[in-house]
Amino acid sequence: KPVPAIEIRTNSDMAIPIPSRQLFIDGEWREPVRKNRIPVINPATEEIVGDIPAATSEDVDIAVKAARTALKRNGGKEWASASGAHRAKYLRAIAAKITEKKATFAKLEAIDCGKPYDEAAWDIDDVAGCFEYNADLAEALDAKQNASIDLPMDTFKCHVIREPIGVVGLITPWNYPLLMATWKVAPALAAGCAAILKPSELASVTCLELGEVCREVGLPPGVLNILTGLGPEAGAPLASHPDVDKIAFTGSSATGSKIMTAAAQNVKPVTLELGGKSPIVVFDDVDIDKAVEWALFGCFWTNGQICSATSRLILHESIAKEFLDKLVEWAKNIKISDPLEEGCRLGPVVSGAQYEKVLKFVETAKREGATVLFGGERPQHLKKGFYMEPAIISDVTTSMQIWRDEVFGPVLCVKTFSTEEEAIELANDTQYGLGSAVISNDLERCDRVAKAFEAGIVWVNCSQPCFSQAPWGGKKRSGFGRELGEWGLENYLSVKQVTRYISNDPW
Ligand code: TXE
Repeated sequence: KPVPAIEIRTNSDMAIPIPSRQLFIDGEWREPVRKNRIPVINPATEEIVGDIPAATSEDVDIAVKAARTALKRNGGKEWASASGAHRAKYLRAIAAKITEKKATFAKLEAIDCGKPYDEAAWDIDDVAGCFEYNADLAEALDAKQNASIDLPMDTFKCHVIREPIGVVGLITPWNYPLLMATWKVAPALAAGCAAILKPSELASVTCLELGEVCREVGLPPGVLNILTGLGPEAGAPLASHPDVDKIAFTGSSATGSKIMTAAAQNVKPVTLELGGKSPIVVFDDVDIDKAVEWALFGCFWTNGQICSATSRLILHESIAKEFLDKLVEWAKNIKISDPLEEGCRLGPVVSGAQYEKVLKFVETAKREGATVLFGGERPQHLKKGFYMEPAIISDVTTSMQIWRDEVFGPVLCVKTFSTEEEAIELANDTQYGLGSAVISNDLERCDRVAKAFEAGIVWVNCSQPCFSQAPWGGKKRSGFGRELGEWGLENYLSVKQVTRYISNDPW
C-alpha cells in the first residue's frame, strides 16, 4: 500500500557523493596505521562509489587507549563521573545535528546498503529519537544514584552507586547501519562509557558521518571512536582486547559465537542480538486485506534483511487460498527500483555475496520440493544491481532448509494449520527466538498465543514496529540481553554497593 512520500524528487537530484573519511579516533580523523581502504559498492548499480578506511589491531589498540584516557581525563569529571544531565546535553546535540542532516544521512544509507530512501529517512528519525530517549535516561540516572538499601541490621548502612561499565566495544551489522549503531552508542554514552564502534564493512558510511557529528557538537575526544574495517581484522581484535570491559554485538549467530568465545578469554560481559526465523500466525477470523499487508510488511520491509523479519507465515487452512492469492497479487505490485527513486518499496540486496546466498536458498527450496508461488528471481526490468522479486514459497515441510535457516533476504515461506495448538507448535519449531506475530480478532486467543511463543518479542495484529522505549532481544539461538528501553542502559552500567559500619561497638 502506498505511504506518503517524504519529498518530491527525481533520481538524478538524489544521488550524492560518498564523503571520504578516515578512522575517527580521539576526536580526530586518523589514517589507519596500515593505510588500507575498502571499496564502497552501491548495490543498486554494482559500481564502486567510494571507500572507507580499513582498521587493524594497531588502530584498535590506539582507539582503546583513547577511550580509556577519555574515561580518566580530569579525574573522570569530563565524562564518566560527570552527571547524567551533563552527558544528556551532548546526546541531545547529536540528535539535533542528525535531524538537521536527515536527508543527507538517508541518501547515504540508501546508496550504501540499498534501503529505499523513505525507509532510510524513517531510520534516521529513529536514530535521532533514540539519542533523545537515552538523553532522558541519562538525566533520570542522576536521581537513582546513591539509593539506599534496607538491611536487616541497623549497625550497617548500604547504598548503591551505578557506574559506567568502562570501555565498550560495539560491533554492528549492515541492515540498519546507523540505527543498529545508535541502539548501542546512545545508551553507552548515556551511561558514561567510552565506546569503540566497529560497523559492518558492507555499510559503514553513515556511521563515519556520526563521527563528523560528534566532532561538530564537541563531544569530548575519545568518548566515541569509530573504526571501520573487516570483521577478522578490526572486529576480532576489539572483541578479544584485554582492556575492553564489555562487547555488544548484533549480527550472525556464527560470528556471535566467536565473539562470545573471545570475550570469555578475558571474562568480559557480552550482549548478543543474533539471527531469527520469526513466525507470523494468521487465524481465520481476520480482515484478510489488513493481515496480508502485515504479512508483506513483516517479511519484505528492508528487503527481508531484518533479524526479526516474520519470514515463516503460518496460515489457517480455511483462508489459505484467498490469502495467498492476494499476497501474490500484492507482492507483484511492490515497486522494485533504485532506492533513490520515488516510490521505491524494495531495493537491492546489500551485496553480491548476499544476493547469491538468497538466490541459492530459493533454488534449494525448489530442489527440496517446495513451490515458488511468486518471485525469487531478478526482475526483468532491472539488468544490473542485486535485485530480486520478493519470493513466496509454499508446500514447505518442517525439515526443509527454507523453514529452518535464516535467509536474510526477501523470502517468505508458508505453512498451514488447523488448530491453535498446531499453530503454536509450528511457530516454536525453530532454533531461534527473536520476533513472533499473531493476527486474530480474538484478543484472548492473541494473549494465549503471545504467552506460548518462545520469543523475546511478540507483535499482536502487526509485525515489526519497534520503539526506543521497549525492550528488544531474543531467546534460544537469537542471543541474550536486551537492548532499548531502560534495559538497554543497564547493559552499560555496573552496580556498586557501599556498606558502612555505623555502630561504635567493636565488631
Ligand atoms: O555477518 P557478521 P555478515 C546474517 C545474515 C547474513 C550473515 C552474514 O544471514 O547473510 O549473517 O552476514 C563483524 N570478530 N546477519 O557476514 O559476520 C562484521 O565485520 C568480530 C544477520 O555481514 O555477523 C560486522 O561488523 N567481529 C544479522 C558484524 O560482525 C566480526 C545482521 C556482523 O557481521 C567477526 C547481519 C569476528 N570474527 C547479518 N567477523 C542480524 N541478525 O541482525 C565479522 N565481524
